Amino acid sequence: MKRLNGDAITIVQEIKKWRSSLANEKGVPEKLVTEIIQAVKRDGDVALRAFTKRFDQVDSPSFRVSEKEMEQALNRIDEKLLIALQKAKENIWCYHERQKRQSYIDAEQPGVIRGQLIRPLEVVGVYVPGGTASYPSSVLMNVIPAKIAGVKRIILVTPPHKEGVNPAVLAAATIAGVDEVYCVGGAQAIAALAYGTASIPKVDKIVGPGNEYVALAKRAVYGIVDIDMHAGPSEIIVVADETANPAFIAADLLSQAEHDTKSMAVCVTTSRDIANELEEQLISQIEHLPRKEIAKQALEQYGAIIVVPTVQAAIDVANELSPEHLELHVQDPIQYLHAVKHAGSIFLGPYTPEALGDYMAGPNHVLPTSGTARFSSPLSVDDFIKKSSFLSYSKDALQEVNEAICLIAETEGLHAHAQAITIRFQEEEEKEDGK
Ligand code: HSO
Ligand code: ZN
Repeated sequence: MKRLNGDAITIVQEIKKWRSSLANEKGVPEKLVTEIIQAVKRDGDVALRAFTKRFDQVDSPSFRVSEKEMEQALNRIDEKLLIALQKAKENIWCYHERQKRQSYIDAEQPGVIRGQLIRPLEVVGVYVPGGTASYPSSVLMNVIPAKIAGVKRIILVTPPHKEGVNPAVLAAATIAGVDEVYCVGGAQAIAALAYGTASIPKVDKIVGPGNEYVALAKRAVYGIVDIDMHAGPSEIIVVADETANPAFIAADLLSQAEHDTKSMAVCVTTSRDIANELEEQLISQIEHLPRKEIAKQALEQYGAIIVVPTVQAAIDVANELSPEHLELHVQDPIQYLHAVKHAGSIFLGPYTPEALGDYMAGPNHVLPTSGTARFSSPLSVDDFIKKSSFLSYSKDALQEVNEAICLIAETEGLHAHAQAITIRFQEEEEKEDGK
């Protein structure tokens, strides 16, 4: 964990430097991802089977998980876990329900009807990574807003394993109302969702996190289908004054750090005492974590404790870094809400840890990372709808704007546009001239 002192601007520049070096790291060969996508587009299931054998060492006669298996997953998990997932679903549902938009119709001008229709996307694909990042909570967070938007067909894809799909993921899929689950992963799964194969339906949008292959493939098929934002490593900034509890802050920083060796966990505090105690707490708490090696690496590379003179200065640092998660451990935190300009999700007070939001409270845990909270928002019902405008004019109402339209059309040199208006009144003008 770095201890950063000095002026806030220099510190922010330094942290931004670490984060951008992350973005520049060389990853997966783009050429291979392109080849995979082209092969699936061309050969459908044949290519899908070949890549599944090559990358997952699984021979898949059929990719589909049966409805019976999905139902059975509810009995395969601990009853208490089932109840916890159902409780989380209720909270997530209730929070997102308020995001629903209404179509509108405006008939204020005589003879004019204008409006906007809200329509759900028809088919959505949710990618769920394999391995330890296969989170049932993320299934709920990605699927429930789509359900509320009214998406009719929700497809979940996840890499195959010899032991079958993680039962908690399958149970979460059933609880959330996923329609079909397919065991296929990587860039080949993204290509299948984008183009469709004999067994995998073509979707309108792909959401959900994945490894670099998945992220690159999603970017490559954008335009054929829509995609959600790119999920970078998790981030948390805790702003703390002298009233904060260093044990709570340490626990919350570690809850992010255990996600990934590239997670960022930063505390900006006005108190040197808190900074010192926090360091001690981190050292002792980290030792008890099963994922301590991951957390240690994350804190060494992307962890920092920064001391600044005021809470406002701490929030300025947070705004500059625009983190995915921001916790305010200060007296009367709500009074600082107006000062927060850029953060994916804000957690107020010592009893609102980020882990509460990750699992249970209701707001979405799919959030903008890598500073993109400056211009983007948490996943929401809006991500699964689209809008159409509609219009109806009476003859009189059109005549009213006839001249104005023609003037603009002639200015643009688009005479056919002008004529599309005037033709509707020509007969009348001729009749009037003949009188
Ligand atoms: N903190 C993660 C979400 C998550 N946490 C899933 C636990 N499970 C998003 O930043
Ligand atoms: Zn988390």
